[in-house]
Amino acid sequence: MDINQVLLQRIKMPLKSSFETSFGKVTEKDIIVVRVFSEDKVGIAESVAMPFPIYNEETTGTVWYMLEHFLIPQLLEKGVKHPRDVFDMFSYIRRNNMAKAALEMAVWDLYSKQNGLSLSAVLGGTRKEIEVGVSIGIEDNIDDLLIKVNHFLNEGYKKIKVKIKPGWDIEPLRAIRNKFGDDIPLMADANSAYTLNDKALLKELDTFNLMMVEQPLAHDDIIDHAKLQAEMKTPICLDESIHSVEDARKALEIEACKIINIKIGRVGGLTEAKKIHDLCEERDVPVWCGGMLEAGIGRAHNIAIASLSNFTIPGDTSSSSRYFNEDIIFPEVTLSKPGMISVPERPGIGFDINNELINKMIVNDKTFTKATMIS
Ligand code: OSB
Ligand code: MG
Repeated sequence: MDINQVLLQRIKMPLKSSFETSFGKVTEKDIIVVRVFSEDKVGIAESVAMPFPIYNEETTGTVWYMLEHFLIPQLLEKGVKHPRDVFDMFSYIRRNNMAKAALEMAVWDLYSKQNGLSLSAVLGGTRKEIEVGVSIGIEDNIDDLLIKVNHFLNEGYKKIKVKIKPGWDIEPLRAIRNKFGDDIPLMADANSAYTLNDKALLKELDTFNLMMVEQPLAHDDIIDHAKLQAEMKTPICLDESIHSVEDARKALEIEACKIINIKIGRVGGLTEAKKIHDLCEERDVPVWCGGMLEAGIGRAHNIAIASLSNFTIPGDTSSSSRYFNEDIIFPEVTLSKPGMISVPERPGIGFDINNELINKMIVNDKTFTKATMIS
């Protein structure tokens, strides 16, 4: 593929409003824009790690470190023939999946552009439009939550996901059901806030006709999730516990979940994301594409993977305006019709880059070339 240069730009983007989960609050997006250059084309991606190691062990800082010291030197020295080689090339390095994914996704975009195909087409996507939902953080009070739910339902989102934690679970869900009825597509995401000691409360969730409950138990558990799933009617969806297709296989084998949330960053890139998709498809397990409050470049990659056939549940990829006053891509991600986003057909991720905006928000940047790597 002839990759001769990589550019990293760390940028900080203001969020329209803070986003709170059971593990903490985010007030701005701290991302690394990664570009890989060949003779005449550029591939692009963004890192999805949070600024603090509270969702997983990575941070924006560790992603930069891994890229600078291990991943970029490898890629520039060894080169690849196909983007699927990148995952294998990095497999001797333990974890750091979000760092690996940031570079691998840029290589996939470059490959698509070199071949004049959309990223969706290169990945084997079949959908022209994807169904999307929205994720709502923990709010200050029930009234604020209901206002948000109402707003996003009016925009047509096909899945309302609300964050829950002990003390903010039964009451908000009941309030939503009371106000909007039993039929709106509703789910809850606990981000690992409970243990099996909370079984009685978790079983009470069965009364709310939820599409699923996401990651109720520990971030590194599948055993207790299997125990809980055996006693709950509501399908369990795993997020934090699944880092690889092997994790997915084991979770499905012991029936720890009935649905998997696929996040490209969490699993180390598009190659592994597609493998998890394929495994789940074979086993009739639906998947959907999760989110990490991505800016536009990350959203574009999510749209491409979500165009694969077994993404049968609306994902968390909302419009750019859900989180940002201004996004780093042209055009911004918008709903093509209520609850739908069209999959771009242009080569690569199919969006242009708003470099002027990126340049205004840069806190650090660095260029790597073959020559600088060898010295
Ligand atoms: O658990 O899905 C999650 C955001 C940051 C970290 C973890 C999660 C989330 C979200 C937001 O739920 C999804 C989005 O809108 O991008
Ligand atoms: Mg989640």
